[in-house]
Amino acid sequence: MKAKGDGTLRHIMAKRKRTGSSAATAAPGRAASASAGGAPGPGGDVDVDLLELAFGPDAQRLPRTFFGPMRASSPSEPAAILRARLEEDGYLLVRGLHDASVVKAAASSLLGRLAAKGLIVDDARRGSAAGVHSGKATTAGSREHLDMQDDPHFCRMFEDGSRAQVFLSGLLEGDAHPFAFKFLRCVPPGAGTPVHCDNVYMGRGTGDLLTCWTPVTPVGYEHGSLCLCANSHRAGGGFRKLRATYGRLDVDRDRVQGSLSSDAREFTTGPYSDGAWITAEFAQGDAVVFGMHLLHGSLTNVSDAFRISCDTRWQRRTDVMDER
Ligand SMILES: O=C(O)CCC(=O)C(=O)O
Repeated sequence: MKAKGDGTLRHIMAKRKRTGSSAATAAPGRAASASAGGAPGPGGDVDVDLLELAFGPDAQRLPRTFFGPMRASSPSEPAAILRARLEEDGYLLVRGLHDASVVKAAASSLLGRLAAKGLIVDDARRGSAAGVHSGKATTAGSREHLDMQDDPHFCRMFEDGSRAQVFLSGLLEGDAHPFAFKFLRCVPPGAGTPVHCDNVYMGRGTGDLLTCWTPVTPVGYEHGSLCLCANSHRAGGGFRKLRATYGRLDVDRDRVQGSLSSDAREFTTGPYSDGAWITAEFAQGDAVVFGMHLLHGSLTNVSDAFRISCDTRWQRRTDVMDER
């Protein structure tokens, strides 16, 4: 197993070209497909069909078309339907879950803080809001940005009564409460998250625990989209075995590293032939909700800008909580 962490940029896009569209304006539900073109996110100037995507520095590069689309849901659908879909698919891509204006305020505040740390340069054409990395050394890890996690604009996205809290309460059929620790990721170019499931990091409390992954800046493929391994939460064969072994580890108790691999192909063949990787581009307001046993990771950020996102964990307020 490899450490959950950052990679270095070894797989740059094959070609860049100006296209003018962005993830923020991408049609809801737009996802990876052979025909979907256009440039994601504020980085612009990228032909996504030519992107080579991977989870880490050692991984085989994969064409974008290797990744299928995520099914999109709406926060206005009945909770019972969403619960059934979550069980079936293992995830919900909820377009417009958060109030986009609240997310934009958070993005602007966090980008300002990165700029104050000298991590962002004011790009002449795209401005400082593009989040272009200055080149100053940094990691995607939360520890490096602990001082930003109390940012009031950022915290507003998850406070009691927020759209996220109300939505998660409906899904969990009870008053939903997030872990105090919110994993804010300011992901520089070259970084990504290898394949893992969340149970190995936070499996000591209730099993009714959900991750809510929230892009704070618009996230196109090139910024390192979240990728999910469809069916890994329920398929038999190798996945069943994996859930019963790896999936029951506790990274602290068992002193293991939680990441499985940087190679997405491993989980689509042989005993894992039921697995299929899916991804999407994300606008501000979107979120992906998933359970503790779904394998996932994020692609390497091959843009020149930071990807800011956050993963929060939610459970019923009255259920036993992992103490970490
Ligand atoms: O955003 C990422 O890079 C990874 C997210 C993740 O691992 C999670 O939400 O559990």
